[in-house]
Amino acid sequence: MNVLTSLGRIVTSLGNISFGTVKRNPNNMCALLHDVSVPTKKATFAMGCFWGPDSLFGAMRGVVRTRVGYTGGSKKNPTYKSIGDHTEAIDIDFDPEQTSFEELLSVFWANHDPSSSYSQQYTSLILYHNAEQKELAEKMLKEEERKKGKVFVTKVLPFKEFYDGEDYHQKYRLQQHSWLMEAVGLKPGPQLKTSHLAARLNGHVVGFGGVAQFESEVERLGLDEKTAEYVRKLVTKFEGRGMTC
Ligand code: MHO
Repeated sequence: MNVLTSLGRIVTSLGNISFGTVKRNPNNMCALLHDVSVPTKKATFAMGCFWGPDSLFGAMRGVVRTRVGYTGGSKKNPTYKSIGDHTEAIDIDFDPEQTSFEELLSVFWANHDPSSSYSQQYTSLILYHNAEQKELAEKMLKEEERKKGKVFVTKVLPFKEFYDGEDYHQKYRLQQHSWLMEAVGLKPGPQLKTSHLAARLNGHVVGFGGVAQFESEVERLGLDEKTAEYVRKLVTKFEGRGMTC
């Protein structure tokens, strides 16, 4: 599906979108796209330090919102400092009309090394939400192992409890840009887990998604010229740099 067409669907079909908390951008009076309410599906992965995948998936076509947290273990109410037997993970809401679980899985495999062994905190997991996801994950795991000629540490587990990470871990890369946070009306807090704009910017500030994709959605996101220019410089600088924690 053409990226522009699929993104256009969100803005043009008013029936599919709700602006729960519309914030007007004082410079161009465009609505900043924090709230998008299209029907979504879930995908949950662990693939190392969760700051990286938060940015990686946040800028991916079809991803509506993300949150980072701890999952896979049995300790109640884990925290970053007391994570117990849990693993850092990313929980994704995606629009199945724009992307698929399979496509997300391909991005998962391509952006970490599942053949290395890690501590429990940073290990590789796919937390499936239904039988279809389980089947697909197990099938792709075998295929990827065969392609690479290596055994992977990745475990395919049922999604159970997901404990949200602390506020300062949500959209971590975006939070390093206090000017940008303020320009789009974001503060550290729960909105970072629900805002579509926060997910996109958290990816763009480290160059995920790339210049072409940024330009294709800059208007839809409601950024004014000054803010767009600030992000554009970062996208241009970091495009292609790949995963960093
Ligand atoms: N080496 C990183 C790990 C962060 S993470 C969210 C740091 O402490 O800076 O696991």
